[in-house]
Amino acid sequence: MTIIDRILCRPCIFCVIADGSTPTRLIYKDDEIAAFNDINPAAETHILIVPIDHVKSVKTMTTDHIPLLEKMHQKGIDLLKERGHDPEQSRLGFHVPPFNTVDHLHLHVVGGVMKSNFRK
Ligand code: DGP
Repeated sequence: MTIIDRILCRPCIFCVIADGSTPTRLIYKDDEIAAFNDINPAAETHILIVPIDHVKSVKTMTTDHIPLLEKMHQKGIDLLKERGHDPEQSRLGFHVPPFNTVDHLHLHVVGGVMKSNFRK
């Protein structure tokens, strides 16, 4: 959550999406994680995987989060394979603060043709 969200008591957008309370279609959800398409895809496949519980960023994680991270990573690989992408040729990663825009941990899962190469 940004400081503006906090001042205005606006909920974290990824908490709300993961809750299933928005029109954003959830590609996957269980008790711990949810996955949905990025609103501004960088490539043919651009999925975000988030923890259901609010974790602010990679900077606030502890060793207790390692199983969660492994699960998010494995789900990313599974979703890439389901879409016919080679995980070795794809990108799975986090933007580290201050180089992120949403303060709810999210794994970018990016595969296939990059947007810059999309045909018009
Ligand atoms: P970053 O914080 O820079 O790691 O990227 C945040 C990503 O989240 C960015 O690629 C756009 C995406 N995003 C932001 N708001 C929404 C939203 O409301 N819905 C969806 N589906 N994606 C969003």
